[in-house]
Amino acid sequence: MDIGKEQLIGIFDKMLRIRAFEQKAKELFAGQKIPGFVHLYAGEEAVAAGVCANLTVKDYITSTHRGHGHLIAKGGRLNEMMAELFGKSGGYCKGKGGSMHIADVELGILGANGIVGAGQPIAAGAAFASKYLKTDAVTVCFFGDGASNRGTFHESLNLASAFKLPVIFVCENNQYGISNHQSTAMNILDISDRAKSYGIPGLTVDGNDPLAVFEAAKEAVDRARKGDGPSLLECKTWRHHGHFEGDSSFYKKPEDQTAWLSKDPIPRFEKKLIELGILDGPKVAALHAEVDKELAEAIDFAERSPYPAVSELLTDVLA
Ligand SMILES: Cc1ncc(C[n+]2csc(CCOP(=O)(O)OP(=O)(O)O)c2C)c(N)n1
Ligand SMILES: [Mg+2]
Repeated sequence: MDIGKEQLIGIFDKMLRIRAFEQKAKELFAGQKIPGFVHLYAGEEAVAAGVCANLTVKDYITSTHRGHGHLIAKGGRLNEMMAELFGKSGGYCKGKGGSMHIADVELGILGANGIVGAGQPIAAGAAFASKYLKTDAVTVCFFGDGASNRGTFHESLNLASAFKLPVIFVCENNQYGISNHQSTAMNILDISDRAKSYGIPGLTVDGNDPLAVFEAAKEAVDRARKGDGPSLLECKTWRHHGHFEGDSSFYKKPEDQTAWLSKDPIPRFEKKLIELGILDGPKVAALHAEVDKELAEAIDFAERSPYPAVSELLTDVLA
């Protein structure tokens, strides 16, 4: 595979960072430090990390309500992310957006989004702009299995295909839209089959294997950059926690949860990197220590940041 040692460690590091961020977000939400909703990405790290390892800062992503992993994988800063979750003025949206509205346009992060499926037309628009302006940027659109049933999905894939836009639609199929299993919402098993309707490549991969994701995404990114148009990449995965924090996941079968936890992407990838001689125990521990340090700093930054002033209530909220 066309991937270097540093890039492999980089993907692993991003996955650790996402998992640690989500674990802290879980604890802080339970401790009432974080208001509003949080939808945790734990379990799905290989998708964001494997895909974004193919992107540069000039490329774009659109994210979802479950967006922390995408933002971290694209280089989002932990301090501003954590402060935004806290609703503090040091956050990405000065504390007024929260978890589902984090964006960093300079890093190509066009935004998390609380509207399911809303990222798809935004991604098609960003890709249209890149084509029109003749830059070589590509756009990656992350969305869920549930979002693949929305009209926005079908319109966006059709338009992207008709206009040969440089966009990669990445479906994170964690099998559930809130409590609804995929089988109750569609009559197909592989969402990548839908690519055929639009005359574009569609591929399904193991979304808990960052190398499978990386390789498939690389092909789609290369294709988009060359001007050959969009692709649909489906990554089968599993969210470890509830739909949102507070959801008991009563609708998941315990045996499914156990089976998927045994396919946790992080220990699996760690084992592989150790077998390849790329990492060893002390190196893994050093990566964990660095992530823990950065997260402690981010939490401290969020704690110390003030809430937005009441006089700022209407600033930046209307255009
Ligand atoms: C247009 C719209 N309809 C419904 C909702 C409520 N809602 C929030 S998340 C969600 C499920 C999304 O499922 P999926 O796309 O599979 O993403 P996942 O949560 O599994 O990551 C729904 C229905 C919404 N936010 N927006
Ligand atoms: Mg889902």
